[in-house]
Amino acid sequence: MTTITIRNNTRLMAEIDRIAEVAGYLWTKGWAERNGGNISVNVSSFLTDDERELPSLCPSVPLAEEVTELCGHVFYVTGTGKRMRYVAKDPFANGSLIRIAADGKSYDIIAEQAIAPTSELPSHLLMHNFVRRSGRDNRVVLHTHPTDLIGMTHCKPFLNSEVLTRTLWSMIPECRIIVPKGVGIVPYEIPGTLALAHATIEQLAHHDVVFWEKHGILAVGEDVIECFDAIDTLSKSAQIYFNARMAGFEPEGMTDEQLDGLVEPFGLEIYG
Ligand code: 2HA
Ligand code: ZN
Repeated sequence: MTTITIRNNTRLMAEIDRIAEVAGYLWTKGWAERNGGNISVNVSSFLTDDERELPSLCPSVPLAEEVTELCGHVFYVTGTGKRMRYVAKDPFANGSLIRIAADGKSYDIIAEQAIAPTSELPSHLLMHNFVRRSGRDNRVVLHTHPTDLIGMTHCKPFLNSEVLTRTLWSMIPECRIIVPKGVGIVPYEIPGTLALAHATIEQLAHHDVVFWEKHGILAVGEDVIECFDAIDTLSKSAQIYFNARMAGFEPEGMTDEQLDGLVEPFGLEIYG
């Protein structure tokens, strides 16, 4: 009998390294106090058939809502209560690989250690389920607590997707180019709840980045680095906005004409 050692899979480990790299960025950016934030990445395509069949390390865990688009899929998920600064150093001591059951109703932890997944796992899985059902190849769900972007959600006029998108887009051209679908907003909900997940899914129909009022950001994407980059670019825009306000002036922002002038050269789709 041969023993499978997941660390011998160089393609998987390259992806785990990228997740660890982003976890480190979240910490150094100041977006991940204590155990703030969580990451889940669909790594099924990096695994061999044998690796996908790895035995369970502990009893199956039932899911409150089934995820039929994810049957048999394997995810790397950061662990509950784990800190991003430690995920960066040792992703398999602070997260694990889980496999969704064939009926989509439960999951098993299959590698590398029996680390229980984030409290936000049920909502991450519903989001993965939703984006797969919509035919999008978004393997990543990333949740984090960027100080400046959360700060904006404490201001009532910004709790409007069009207003917030327009304000952030208009600070630098890159923002519209990198976040072409703009941002969605979910009014305050208790963290970790399915109510928060369902409200987020409604926003994911139109956006890849969603603001959770007075809590944080949730982004979906094809790639963990790109997911980080989108949030980082929005954060840059928020910093420009706040710096201008602190210097005592309302930033002018790019004009509609300047923003619309990006659409053709950068092949941007129009949303909204
Ligand atoms: O993982 O950020 O929203 C801790 C959180 C919950
Ligand atoms: Zn959070």
